[in-house]
Amino acid sequence: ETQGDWVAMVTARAPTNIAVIKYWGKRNQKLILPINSSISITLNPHDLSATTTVAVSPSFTADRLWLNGKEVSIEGDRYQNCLREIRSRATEVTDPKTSRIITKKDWESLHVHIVSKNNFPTAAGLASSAAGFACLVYALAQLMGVRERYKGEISSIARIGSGSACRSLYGGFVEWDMGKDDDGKDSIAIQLAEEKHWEDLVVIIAVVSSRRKETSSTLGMQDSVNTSKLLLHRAKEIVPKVMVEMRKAIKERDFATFARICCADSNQFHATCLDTSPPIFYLNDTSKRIISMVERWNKAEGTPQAAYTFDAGPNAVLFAPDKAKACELLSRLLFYFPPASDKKISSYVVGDVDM
Ligand code: 2P0
Repeated sequence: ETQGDWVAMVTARAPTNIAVIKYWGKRNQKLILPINSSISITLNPHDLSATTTVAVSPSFTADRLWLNGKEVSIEGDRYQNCLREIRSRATEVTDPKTSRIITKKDWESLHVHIVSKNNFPTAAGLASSAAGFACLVYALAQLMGVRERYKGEISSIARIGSGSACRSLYGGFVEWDMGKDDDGKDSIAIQLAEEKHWEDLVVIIAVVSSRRKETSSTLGMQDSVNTSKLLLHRAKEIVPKVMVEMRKAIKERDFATFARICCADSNQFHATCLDTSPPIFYLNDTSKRIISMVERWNKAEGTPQAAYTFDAGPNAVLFAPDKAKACELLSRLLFYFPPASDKKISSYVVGDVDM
């Protein structure tokens, strides 16, 4: 055996997450520290997830990255920051396959190859950076023997890759605590309730458009922070109160309250987008018709039957309290938006809240 012909590798999978209290705006761009806390639901990895293999070998001469089969640059700050933070915490590892010992010193010179794949189209406008960075950071941490010195430390490293990625480190219901410190140590993800806590809850994703969004989240939220007075009011006065109510609704599996807060927060987030200069439009006519459909149904029944939320794009994420209601919701969607005759919705993804 020559020096160069061994490889150690780790493969991990991380699902994407859907925010029900939205993150929008940073107080620190470089460390990705948010102006408000947020809450999300981590999807089942079978539905929408990233799978990443990270490998090291003395024969690798540079850090390299392949996304969905294509090599892309790893030079960007976000990748570099994550790599640096993980490397600085690397410990001595015994490779389980070969029993080879990789010392702390070895990690300083070993280059890493990263291969990552999404099980959903990246261009679908569905959060791909969240699953991607969560998976990358988790896999690297496993490979390099990084152990958390405090709970949430690894989520804080995923956060510097992409804010929403920190929430994908945990399953179930997750809060991203904005934290108080300037260094970001306390801006971490915390699991509010585990995967099995609310098993009846069903998530339906209606893919309204698979086009890439026109305004990236990173640039959009920067404009919002600089120009929207509504955004600051939301972050300081509204979100802290709504967080308390949402935590309680999740804890008690109170669908009516969950649905009211979830829809209101989505609408408020899109209102702050409209309040941005220049205004940002993420919802399209189909998105608005979906909102109206759910609102009319909920009003007719007198209590929420379903909830909706929209991120930085026109695709709808819908929630139903159980399978029966989810079936009813799907049949309503198919009635108003028949996929075959009317390409307004290209597909439906139905999933559980799980890991
Ligand atoms: C969220 N979004 O809470 C919100 C709701 C979009 C709308 O997090 O700049 O990709 O990498 O921190 O995390 C999208 O923003 O932005 C996002 P960066 P990210 O899920």
